[in-house]
Amino acid sequence: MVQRAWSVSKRTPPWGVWSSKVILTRSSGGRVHSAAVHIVPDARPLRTTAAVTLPGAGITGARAAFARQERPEGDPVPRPVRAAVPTALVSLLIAGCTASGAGGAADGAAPENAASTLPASPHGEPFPVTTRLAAPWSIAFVDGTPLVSERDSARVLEVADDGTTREVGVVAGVDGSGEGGLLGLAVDDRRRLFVYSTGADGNRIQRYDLRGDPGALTLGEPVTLVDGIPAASFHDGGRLAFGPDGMLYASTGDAGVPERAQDPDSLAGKILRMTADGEAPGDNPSPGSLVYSSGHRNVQGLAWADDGTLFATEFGQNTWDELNVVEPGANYGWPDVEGIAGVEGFVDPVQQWRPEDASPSGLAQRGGTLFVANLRGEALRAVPVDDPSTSAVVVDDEGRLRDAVVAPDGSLWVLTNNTDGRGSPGEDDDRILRLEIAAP
Ligand SMILES: [Ca+2]
Repeated sequence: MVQRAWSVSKRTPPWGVWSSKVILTRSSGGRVHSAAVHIVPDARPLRTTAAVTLPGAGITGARAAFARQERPEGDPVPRPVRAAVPTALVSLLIAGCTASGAGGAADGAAPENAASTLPASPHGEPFPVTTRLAAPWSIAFVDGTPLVSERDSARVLEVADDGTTREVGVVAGVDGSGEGGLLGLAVDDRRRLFVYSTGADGNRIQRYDLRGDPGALTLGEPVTLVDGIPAASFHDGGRLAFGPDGMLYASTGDAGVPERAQDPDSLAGKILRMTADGEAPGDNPSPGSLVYSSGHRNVQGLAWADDGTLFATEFGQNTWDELNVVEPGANYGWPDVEGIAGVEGFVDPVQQWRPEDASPSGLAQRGGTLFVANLRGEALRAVPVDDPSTSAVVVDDEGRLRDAVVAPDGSLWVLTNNTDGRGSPGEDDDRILRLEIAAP
């Protein structure tokens, strides 16, 4: 018995052999993924029909998702096609419900916002900009050209319009193990590349001139701005970002010694703020110190709201991951407290998650929505800036996610993290995924 029929449209993948699946949305906000319903040959326009038996009712929407199945060796990865794109139609016939009652993904999960309540939200499916990266960590743009770091190879790559990658340079002296290596990238308005990496004497922040044109970019000689940041196999922080004040911010981890986070003389377990020369600005909380905030365990996400508010994501130990609003000179509690504790002298997070649901790394903001890339939770979570104690999962089927960055065209680029030994890599991992954002 056909209970209800849906039609959903989807941009046709440019070429290749793709699988499709159907993602059904529940009225409660949860999502149900059907099994793969078709292997789609290279044919357009594309039309496929599937019948799916659903547990329970309350289905309010359906959309199609495509995943590339194979890529002939040497073929470039297609870039997003913006115009004159044939439309794929997937007609889904929902067959009669089973008697098993409600079930599915939303059961037992913490209440989450519906994505429709977000000020800005993704629409369409994530599109693979490039594939087959090895343990990538960070994305940055120089004059519109995307750069990506690879943690273990210490390579900085540029990504061409056709999705192919090219080595810009290798950061010398990277001596990381575990979570160390080549981590964060940032670019200033003078075309200089800032990199955070693990060297023989700890984590350091270095600056390179970027030379040449896109397609032939190279690195100049490194200038070390900060070194001796405590490093370890775990908790190395590593995110770099320029704030709206033009200063460079860096997140560090406790490097396995939690007490360092409370030590004002240690650069570990902190958010640092510096000039492009690595100097402490005169308006930092403590004169001559790079320390901007303390009491952090391992921060890997930094993003600013349009009003200049700094948000940071932080990995908890066993209990709570955190989203914090970062104020200069404030203490965020680690290791004395974790999560929302209500202890005087420590600033509580504005939101907390269980590490198995989150483990938040990269953070980006566009149009009043924060986007959180989660590793263990394997999800892109969206948080309204104006209501930061709530969130909605907007992507949950791409594996572990390391970074989220707003591209110059306003789209959101998300970096997967399935090849560093902790994930379950697909053939194309790791990937940069591009998401269109509908923003006010
Ligand atoms: Ca805290």
